[in-house]
Amino acid sequence: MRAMFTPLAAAALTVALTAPGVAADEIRCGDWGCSNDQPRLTVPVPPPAPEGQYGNADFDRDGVLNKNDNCLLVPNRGQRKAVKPAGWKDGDVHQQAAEWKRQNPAAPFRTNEELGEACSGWNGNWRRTEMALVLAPEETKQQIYRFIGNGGPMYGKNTPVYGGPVCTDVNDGWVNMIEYALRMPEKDLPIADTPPFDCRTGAIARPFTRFITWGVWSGKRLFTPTNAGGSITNRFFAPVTEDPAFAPIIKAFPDIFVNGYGQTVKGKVMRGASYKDGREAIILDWRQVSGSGLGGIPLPNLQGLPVIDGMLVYDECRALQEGIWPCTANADLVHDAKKNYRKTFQFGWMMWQSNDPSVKNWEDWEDANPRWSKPAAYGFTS
Ligand SMILES: [Ca+2]
Ligand SMILES: [Ca+2]
Repeated sequence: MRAMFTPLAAAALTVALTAPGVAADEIRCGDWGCSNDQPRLTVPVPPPAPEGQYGNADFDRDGVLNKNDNCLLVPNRGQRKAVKPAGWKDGDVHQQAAEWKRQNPAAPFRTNEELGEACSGWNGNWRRTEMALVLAPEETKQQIYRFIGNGGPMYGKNTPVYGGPVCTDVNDGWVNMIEYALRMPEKDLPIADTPPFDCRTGAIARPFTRFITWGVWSGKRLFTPTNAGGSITNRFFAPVTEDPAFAPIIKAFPDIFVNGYGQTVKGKVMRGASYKDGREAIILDWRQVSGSGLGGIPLPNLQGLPVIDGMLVYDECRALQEGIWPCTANADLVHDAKKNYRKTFQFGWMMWQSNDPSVKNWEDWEDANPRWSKPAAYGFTS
């Protein structure tokens, strides 16, 4: 169901989004609209793009058009089908995925049964698809997201979903966003897409991304409900049970790492319309976070900051295939809502997956597969 905005109601009510003592289900309104609807960013949702966009392109250059390719981002000219291993036990995501596909047979989204071997969650080669999403040029990432179209199935009941942050265009994302936040002219620095800063393969950008993955995202998990949406749990920073290296830090700052977690907050997950192309997306709504950690600072939703009045982290996702969801990571920065002095930035991507939540397994795979950690393996060239 497509969300409808209520801008008049939003303008009439200015209840602080993070005010304590407000019931979770109470409708509250503020700079990003009212809480019974998807967050209203500074950029409007465009009219829905036509279906089939990029269907006749060939992202991985394996000679099979996107609309027919059973492994969209991994070159597999032979299109060999996956063989389900004996004794394989499907997780609850599979049931949701199969049901969603039954209801949306024409969607580009594919379940494990429909995928080629290189893509299947059964044999571990799904990591190549995940890596392709990371390594794809920015323009291709945008096109992949638009190609997927329909939001696809949600994450799955009680399924831990893990992913890594991936930067987007350095200037359009971080540099311009910081300049805007500081009320400076948005001036591009001569760094974007030059080799050390390239978001895919840069000698600086990739280790930085990996450090962030280890230091911040290694504890990040989404625990999600059903295809209908609902409450979603998000964690920041690693718990000691997943990475013992964090033990001394956690011990030193018990007020920040409550119960061993840096932050555990609940937000909402819903279906809505994409700010990219107006078609369906899975919306992660962090306006009314509740939870613990970091001294109560609601990381995805900050108001009353020294330099800007407010910032909302906004994510929207689409399921590429069973177990894999590329999501945009955006920030809506508000200097002065009344004067409409505000702007939306996409500062990165998040490639969520539910096939294997271990960050260590992911990094081991990367180390063991250097060939598959290069854009050329997926047909991507600069
Ligand atoms: Ca292809
Ligand atoms: Ca392919």
